[in-house]
Amino acid sequence: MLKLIGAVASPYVRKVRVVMAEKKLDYEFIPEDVWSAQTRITESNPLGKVPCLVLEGGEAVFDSRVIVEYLDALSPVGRLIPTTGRDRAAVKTWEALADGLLDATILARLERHWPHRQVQERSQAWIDRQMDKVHDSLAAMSRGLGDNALCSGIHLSLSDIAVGCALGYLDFRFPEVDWSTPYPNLQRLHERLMQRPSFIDTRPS
Ligand code: GSF
Repeated sequence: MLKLIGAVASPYVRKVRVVMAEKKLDYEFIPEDVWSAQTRITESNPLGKVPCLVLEGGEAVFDSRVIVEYLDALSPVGRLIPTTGRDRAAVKTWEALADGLLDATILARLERHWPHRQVQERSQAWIDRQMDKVHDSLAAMSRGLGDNALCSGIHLSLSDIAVGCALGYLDFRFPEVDWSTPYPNLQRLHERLMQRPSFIDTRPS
């Protein structure tokens, strides 16, 4: 059986879990705290990060973008990434935008909260730079979604899943970032996604 090494609070892990659920794929979830001194994550992923998928033969697959692409090709159920061309590039760009927003939030959060960084080593300018990326990405997502029900075409795609995980992470870790008032279309999308069992069952905690 596929094994997914991860943490329930991680938005990149959530993206993979939502894809697993939408594709109706079975897997064993192996919780891992990558920040603990006892972590053994580097035995699977030398980058020390989750998610990491371990295949039946023991091969490790990372990062989340590679994992979801692999999973989407595993089963024809509910195709989430177009196989070729412009549509494929568009979905992958939505994913890059959502993941990039998350990368910026995580850099900002580590700058503030990583316990090994002394208070005097923290840079507010760096945090501001990352948070500007978050706000610019939200604006771009809202523009890209416009009046459409979903980000790419008329079926659920990886675009929606990646955006939904990014918005859910903001609510979880950055409640002070109010994205729903300025961007009601993103709010509508998020509410719509939160009706799906795949999103309900993977809500960060
Ligand atoms: C990012 C994974 C990541 O940063 C992906 O899989 O898409 N581009 C990668 N994971 C974090 C956990 S989290 O903040 O969601 C991680 O494992 N960080 C540990 C570290 O040492 O940076």
